[in-house]
Amino acid sequence: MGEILGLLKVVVVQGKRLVIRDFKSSDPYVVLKLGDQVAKTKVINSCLNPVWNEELTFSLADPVGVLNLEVFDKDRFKADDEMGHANLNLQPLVSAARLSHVLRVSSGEMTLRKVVPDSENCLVRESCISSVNGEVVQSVWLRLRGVESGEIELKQRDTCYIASAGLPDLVYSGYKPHAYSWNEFPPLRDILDAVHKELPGSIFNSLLLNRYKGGNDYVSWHADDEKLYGSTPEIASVTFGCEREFLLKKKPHKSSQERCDEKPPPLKRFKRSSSHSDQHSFTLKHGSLLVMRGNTQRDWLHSVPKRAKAETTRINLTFRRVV
Ligand SMILES: O=C(O)CCC(=O)C(=O)O
Ligand SMILES: [Mn+2]
Repeated sequence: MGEILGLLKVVVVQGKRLVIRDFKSSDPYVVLKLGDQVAKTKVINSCLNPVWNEELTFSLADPVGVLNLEVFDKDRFKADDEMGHANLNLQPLVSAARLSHVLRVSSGEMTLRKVVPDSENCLVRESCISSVNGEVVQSVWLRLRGVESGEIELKQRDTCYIASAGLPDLVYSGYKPHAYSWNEFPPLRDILDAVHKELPGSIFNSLLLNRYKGGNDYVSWHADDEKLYGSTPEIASVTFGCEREFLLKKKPHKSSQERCDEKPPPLKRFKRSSSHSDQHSFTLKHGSLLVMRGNTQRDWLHSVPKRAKAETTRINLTFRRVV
């Protein structure tokens, strides 16, 4: 379906009882891999119980894979020694994030799901996936494999979803969420009001917030065509901070309803900065409002690609209507 799953932030918190690889200790660092994305922590010298507290960012695309973790001992004059490895299935976190998307989870703390240790996974103990102030977080202790001892603590979070009160009750994976009020987020409520004023007749009742910390953060090709947004989703996208390029391209398979001479979808208030017949590029500046509506999600994919020059943070709010 080409669904966007957002960004995954993984904090490598600490390690415990790591193995000795040098004379009396080790100089450990952690490598995380998700598909072809690789990120590393810094090296902590001479320490078997290191505290990294480092946040590493990955993009999550469908199908979500398995996060692979490896610990190494940094050596100067020879290849780094292995200190164990582990993996973590990301599906439970992603399902919980989807769940929170359709909930009106905005404040407070709520356990969405529990994952228990079994022979397949590396969990040391039960791990809770919770919504904390609108963010989906999971904390896990992973037992390192291939070594006599060692555990690593990770904390992961997905991007933030907020949705409004007043939607009909939803049951998702057997779970019936409590509806929180938008009024707990006055600045977001104000932005929603401003968007409604700009777009008379449109009604949005949920919000996905994406933070791009720099040019390496991106959103891959997708359409926001989930059923919960109805057959012609309307999405109002507001940008703050660093300007970024927004791309639209035709879906590979044309819908039968579509006419061959169909023009690109109407995008309010945007000058196209470039266009090939089936792909269009727009620059989303600070304060801009972009609207996708009609058959845009049915017929087109969109993305925010990596850009080396985008050095500062961009916050993007996409207001949507769950029907
Ligand atoms: O950041 C953007 O401009 C787009 C984000 C997006 O497509 C999404 O969250 O579905
Ligand atoms: Mn999107």
